[in-house]
Amino acid sequence: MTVYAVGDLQGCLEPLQCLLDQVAFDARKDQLWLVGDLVNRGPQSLATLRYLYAMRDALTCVLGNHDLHLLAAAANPERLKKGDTLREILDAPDAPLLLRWLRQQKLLHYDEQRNTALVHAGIPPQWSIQKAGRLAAEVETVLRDDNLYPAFLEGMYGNEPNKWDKDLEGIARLRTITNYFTRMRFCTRDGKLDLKGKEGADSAPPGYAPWFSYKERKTREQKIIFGHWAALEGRCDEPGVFALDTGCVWGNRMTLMNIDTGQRFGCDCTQDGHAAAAQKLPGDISTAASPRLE
Ligand SMILES: [Mn+2]
Repeated sequence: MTVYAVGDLQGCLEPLQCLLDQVAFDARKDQLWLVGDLVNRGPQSLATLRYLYAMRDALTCVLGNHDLHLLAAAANPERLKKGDTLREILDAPDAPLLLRWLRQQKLLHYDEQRNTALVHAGIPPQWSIQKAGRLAAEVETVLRDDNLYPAFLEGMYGNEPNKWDKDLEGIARLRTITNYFTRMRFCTRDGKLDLKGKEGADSAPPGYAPWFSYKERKTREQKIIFGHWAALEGRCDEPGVFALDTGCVWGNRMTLMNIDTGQRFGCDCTQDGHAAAAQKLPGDISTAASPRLE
């Protein structure tokens, strides 16, 4: 069995299939981790969801901001924005099945044996992996609850509060947790969020830096695999932190990584999110140098 992780799909099904072909992925044996943002903006959101649902037993998936937005738009179609390409999902006869599956997915996955975490945006410097797991579970529990999830999806939008406080309660608490796991790029040393900047790692506002860059970060002993930040172009100098969003939907590339060896595979994408050409990329040195954990 081989475990792979893939960057943001955003409805780009062909590049995903191109990558799985490249590694001869076998859903009966191998496992695929997804960093979230499975849908939206790309050409085939519905087909992507159906494809994933059919191989769901081989998947470990965390939710991204676009996945949560899809769930919110399904509960309240007025949430649809210009530029969203989610309507085809809402109108599909199998939407209830697909969305119910999506709603069962996590915000954070932690593989204890590999000491490796999977998350869409990141884990703020002030949270240990244990604390992050407990807080992610608070949101996951609400999302899975048929009675509680609609109010969460209505109330999750917004940038405030911009900093974690253990005394936060109710929807403000859930929104803050969700923003860290699904939208964060830059924060301060003590975890205050800036949710506006989307450019590269060197474009932080004064006092802010990429969430993974702080020496005090409490998850420095864990490996962390994340997506969401296309402007990093898959580069992250922090040892043990792996950026997999390489901007497929923007006409760049989709990236797949063998999580035990760090070997990366790419599929170049056309401007409209289809597959252009496959390529084998150099492995990530920081993982390749670590002992393989069986
Ligand atoms: Mn995202």
